[in-house]
Amino acid sequence: MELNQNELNSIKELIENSNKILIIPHKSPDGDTMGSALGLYQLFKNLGKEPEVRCFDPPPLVFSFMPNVEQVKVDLEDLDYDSIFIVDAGASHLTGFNESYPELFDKSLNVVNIDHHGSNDFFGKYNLVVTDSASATAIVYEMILQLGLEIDRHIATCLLTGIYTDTGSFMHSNTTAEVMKISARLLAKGANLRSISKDIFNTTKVSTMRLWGRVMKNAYQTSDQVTMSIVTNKDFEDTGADYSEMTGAVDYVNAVPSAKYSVILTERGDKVKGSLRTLRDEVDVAEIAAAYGGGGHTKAAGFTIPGKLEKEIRWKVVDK
Ligand SMILES: [Mn+2]
Repeated sequence: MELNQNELNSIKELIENSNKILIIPHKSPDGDTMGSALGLYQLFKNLGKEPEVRCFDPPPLVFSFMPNVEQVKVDLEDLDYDSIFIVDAGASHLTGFNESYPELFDKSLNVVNIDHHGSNDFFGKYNLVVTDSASATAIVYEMILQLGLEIDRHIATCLLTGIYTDTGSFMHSNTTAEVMKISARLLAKGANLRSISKDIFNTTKVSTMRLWGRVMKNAYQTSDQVTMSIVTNKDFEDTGADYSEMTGAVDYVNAVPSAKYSVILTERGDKVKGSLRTLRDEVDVAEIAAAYGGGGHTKAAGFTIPGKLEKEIRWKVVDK
């Protein structure tokens, strides 16, 4: 992986001169942003520094196996830090802190932006943005390697978690030879793959099963080969599931072999969230999401628009 050497040299100097370091994952944290944040947390701890991870939302319970996850604090009290690392955030608003702390994004502070989304606008004073990286943790891995710093088993577990989740357990098309190479090295460093796969992919709450039941019951295919499903506010109420339990459902729906792409529309209060996936090389779902003000990757993207879901019924006359 190619990292910008100027940026890397600046970041090296910044780390050396920093003691209090703030790390910010994106809101509604996933495995990649938590893995990047907690991997950096352990790295800075090992270097004798005082890191803190502060996130807009609490980490979901599935990440309980991750080292130091109990150290993650919710909300932000001030910006009194020597440097600030923002990880896996494709845009400033995804941190959740853009309105309360706009100075995070005006380049007046020592903000390091580590990300792999095509939508990233280089909001940091320093930017390690590699859009063809499978995960943000893979960039963190490369950064640590090129800075000549040590990866212990805790860091290895965190970084492998990001790769594992952002490649859909090595099943998505971003699973390249480089991804496998980095993963092998992280395993050699003692990464706990057993916990990652068991806790994230083989642990399902009853509420999640019931919610996914609704997703599958509501699934249909449109005449132009799009697999769709919907989840309403009532589905969340009835099943007792929360929004984070939708994670992975769209990948499941995307399994229909003839589908061009898949969409799940989810009511979240007075907004509707769309999640898109495709397995087709010629389909760019980020482009489709952008038409609704969203974004993401070519094979996985999403959007949020105000509104509610309403059922549309069509009737037609057929020969008997
Ligand atoms: Mn990511």
